[in-house]
Amino acid sequence: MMSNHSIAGLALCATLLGTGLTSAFAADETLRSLAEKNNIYVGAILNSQWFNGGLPGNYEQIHKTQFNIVVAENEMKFDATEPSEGRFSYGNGDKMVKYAKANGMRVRGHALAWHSQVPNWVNNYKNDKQKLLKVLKNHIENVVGHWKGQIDEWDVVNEAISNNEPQWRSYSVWYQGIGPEFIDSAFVWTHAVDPDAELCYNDYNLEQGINSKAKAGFLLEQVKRWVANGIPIHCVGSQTHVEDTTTDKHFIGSPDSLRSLAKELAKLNVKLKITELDIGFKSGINVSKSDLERQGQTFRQYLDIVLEEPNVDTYLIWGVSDRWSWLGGLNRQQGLIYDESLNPKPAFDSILVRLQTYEPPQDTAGKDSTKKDSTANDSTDAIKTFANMSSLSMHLSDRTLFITGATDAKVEVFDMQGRPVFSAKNVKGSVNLKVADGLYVVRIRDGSKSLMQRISIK
Ligand code: 9MR
Repeated sequence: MMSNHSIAGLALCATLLGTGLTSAFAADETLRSLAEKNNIYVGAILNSQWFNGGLPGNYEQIHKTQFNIVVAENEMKFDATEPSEGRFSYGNGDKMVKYAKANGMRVRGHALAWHSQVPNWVNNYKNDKQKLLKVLKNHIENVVGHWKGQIDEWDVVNEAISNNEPQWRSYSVWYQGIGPEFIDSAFVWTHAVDPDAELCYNDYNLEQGINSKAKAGFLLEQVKRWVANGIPIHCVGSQTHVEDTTTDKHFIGSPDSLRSLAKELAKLNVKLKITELDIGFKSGINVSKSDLERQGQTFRQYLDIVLEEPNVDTYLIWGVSDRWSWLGGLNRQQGLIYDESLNPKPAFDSILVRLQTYEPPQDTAGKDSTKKDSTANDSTDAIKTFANMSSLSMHLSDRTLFITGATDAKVEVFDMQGRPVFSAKNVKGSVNLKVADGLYVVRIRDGSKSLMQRISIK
């Protein structure tokens, strides 16, 4: 396996365009470049260790190369921003906002009103409704005010619904002290301070159906009420912390269920965002290559919702590498798209290839037709030559792929859903692609050089 992440490299590639007369140079494709072509946001948290310089340099390099939206794992939560009453601490949050601006990323703020990570001093007021209202309002006004115009969207309320019975979570200081109206108030206060920010309600287990017994069903009723009452809510964040389907015996969530929620929210003119995705395996089991490939397909199915549903624009993963992940605490493992050594996993490839191959239906032309890639259809010719600036090039004749500029290449072929269907190592001159007729994506990696392109085998 290659040690560095060549897709993220700076190699440039040239593509012969549709007529065969024009050639154009474009930066090598990354999740980020392809997300931008599809007019969506693909991101990952900045792990807490990043804030004190505790991560290797290639972590940040990967992060800024691959992602165009960011959120802090812990650094904008209540206990981080107001550790003692009326004394605010913005240093880490400022560091992230600066990083995001320097790298042209969208910023999520997470989270204003949540039952967890609330400092102890707040609990001193748990029986004083008027005081608690003042505490929450003051917190929101200061924190949202501090980053006004710099944070594009806020999780205003996080995890206010109970896990089991569809009802409000009872053990929240805000719920106990104020009542459910803390939610309505939090949205109104946030909007008053930063009217341009998108405001979300964020929660987990929303991929488990929208019937009245499921969390999402309960939430949907609340969103209807909020919208009817003019509460400024613009989005629902689906955290989407899910477990691999084969190890979760009680698995009841699915991408289809989440898609149904998106469609219902669209009727209310409210967006859905995937805000904390991870797809873990049970701790302790051996995870095989095919498990990782299946995991990649689940990542791809959730991505399809973002690509295909007009009111879904964000695909944010709760971590970069399995080495720095909260999942152990949930008795899960390996839920992210880079392994412990920061090498991309099959899930990374599935996402990359799906972003590469997605074409919006003709009648809708995607989320923003002006941003679509004009070269999107140029790969359907049977024989085509591609070259990149680092002198790697490929030429396809029937099923034989001729490669120039490679000394020891790895050739991988993916179907249009990002499933690996063929691979060969140590390729020098040419390789016979053992695949059926159809459309594919070929990726060639040779040292730090890489080239990825669509092919059609007829
Ligand atoms: O990843 C976060 C972890 O470092 C914290 O210890 C934990 C404390 O509650 O919060 C984790 O992030 C959570 C997020 O803020 C809200 N949704 C669930 C996330 C994973 O637990």
